[in-house]
Amino acid sequence: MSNWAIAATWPFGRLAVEVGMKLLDEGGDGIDAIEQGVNLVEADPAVDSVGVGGIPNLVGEVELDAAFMRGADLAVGAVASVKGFPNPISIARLVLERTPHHVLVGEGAERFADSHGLQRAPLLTASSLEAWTKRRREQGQLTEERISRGHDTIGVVALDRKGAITAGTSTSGLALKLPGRVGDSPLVGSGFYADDTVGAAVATGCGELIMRGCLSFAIVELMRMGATPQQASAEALLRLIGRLENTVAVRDGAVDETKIAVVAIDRHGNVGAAANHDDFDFAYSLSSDGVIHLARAPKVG
Ligand code: SD4
Repeated sequence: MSNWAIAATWPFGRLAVEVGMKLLDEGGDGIDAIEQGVNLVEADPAVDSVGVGGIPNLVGEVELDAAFMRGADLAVGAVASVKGFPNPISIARLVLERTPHHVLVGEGAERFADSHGLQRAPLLTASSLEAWTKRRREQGQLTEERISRGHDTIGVVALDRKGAITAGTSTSGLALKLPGRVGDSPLVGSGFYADDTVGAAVATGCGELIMRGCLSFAIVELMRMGATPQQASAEALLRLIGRLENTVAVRDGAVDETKIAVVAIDRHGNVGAAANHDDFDFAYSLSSDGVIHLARAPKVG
């Protein structure tokens, strides 16, 4: 049987890898592995940047973004600014598999989820409300230019035994974002990209910076030219940092506003990652040893 591999952003991605690797090992589809893994992270109120318990927007509502990309035909399913559904990645999957469209937003996405019987649930928890209240108090007079940037996305890339490569993302986006703000996570090429003939990449960090470089697409294109996932992750991030450095202080992701990190996988099951800061850990598992690894991504820039 062929190789499988799965990798996910952040230490909480471990939960997704743990579920996904079992499915992949049994010969399951990458899209199932990612959906089931991410659903667990979305349901965990302790993860304060995804699904239930996600960080509310400026007016205290939890608005979620999520996406899937299927590397066989480059098809996408994405949703943005969705409220009231704890598993936006499952809505994204339905968009991918059951509609002729690739992106649904807001109320339209919610109606679509209702029409497919997806479960609604309150997303605000006592602790996310408390964190929101505290942030609002700390920030005093917020202006649109000075919005808090606490965040973290679950992004997962997977290669299954059939050679299918899939990328998935799910996030509540930036803390205290303006209502209706959309980050990189549901934008194809920015927060995610997957191509069976090459590999896949996902990004986490400040979406407004990630989308300026179509970072995930850039990584996959570098792999297409022969770079390993590690080389491509570092090089694409470095190029974006270099391009922005005269306008945005992005070289050292010292503050949330400038943090960026990526995880990539190729069609052989090699994994790579990079960040512009030194506290990005990611989780992965490979068919060669079948265990979960937690690794620190090298800081570039
Ligand atoms: C966004 N990229 O909405 C997401 C947030 C995030 O790590 O990943 N944070 O901009």
